[in-house]
Amino acid sequence: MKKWFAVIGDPIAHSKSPQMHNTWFAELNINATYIPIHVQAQDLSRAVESLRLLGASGFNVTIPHKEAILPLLDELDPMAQRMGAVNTVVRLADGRFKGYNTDGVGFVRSLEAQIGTTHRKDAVLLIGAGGAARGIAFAMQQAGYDHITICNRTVARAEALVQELNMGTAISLQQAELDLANYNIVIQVTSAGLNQNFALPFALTHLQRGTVVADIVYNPLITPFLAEAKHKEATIVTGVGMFVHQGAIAFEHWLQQQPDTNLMIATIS
Ligand code: SKM
Repeated sequence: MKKWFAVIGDPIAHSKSPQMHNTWFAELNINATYIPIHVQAQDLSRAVESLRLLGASGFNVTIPHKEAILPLLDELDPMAQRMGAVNTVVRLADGRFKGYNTDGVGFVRSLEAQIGTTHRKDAVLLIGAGGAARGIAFAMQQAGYDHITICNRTVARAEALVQELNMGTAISLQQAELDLANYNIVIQVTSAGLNQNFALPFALTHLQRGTVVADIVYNPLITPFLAEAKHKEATIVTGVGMFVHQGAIAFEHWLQQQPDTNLMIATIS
């Protein structure tokens, strides 16, 4: 029987997940389809029940439901539980829904696909301490990065994340701007890059040539932050790799097959 998958969110029209997963189904000859479903916050619980009733084999969860969905699921992967956010749901053989988080690991895979795994002892600066930053911080810690500094407009939030990780240092944006030369990997994890008119979190005056600079936003592909970093001859990592890899890990959970990420990154970029 044909399987079906979905992505739920609000808004949802912009999502490239349907295009990505349907392309992979076709490439791998899988009899399945993937659709976008617009779900508003007040309807989340009924939407999850409907997905269950109508037999979805799995689905992705995007903004603003990644946290609110946790209590509506039957089981959580320990990492998703720790992150407090789910972006992938799998229907188990017995029909129960299990939640995973593939965003953080997707980021690490994307980063390492570009720079390799030899940088794990490098000094990492995370800019931001919200939901996405949490996912990335936990996944990087799990991958063996052990020199992580978190800076945030509200330093108390960065401190809270450092405490949860039980590792790292929290600093202010001003401090990060001054110390920028001390980091080998700088990751922009706020939504600032989404808006072309948004101010940079801070000036990149002290950024060293060759520093790895990543952004999690993929539309625009080159955010103002990455544009400035490129200008300073940094090695830039766009958000498209994270998007494709989080989708590929979800796909693996659903279908136990590995889709082609490189071709997809080239197609979406
Ligand atoms: O975490 C992902 C989610 O799985 C799908 C998505 C999308 O379709 O735009 C974006 C991210 O939130």
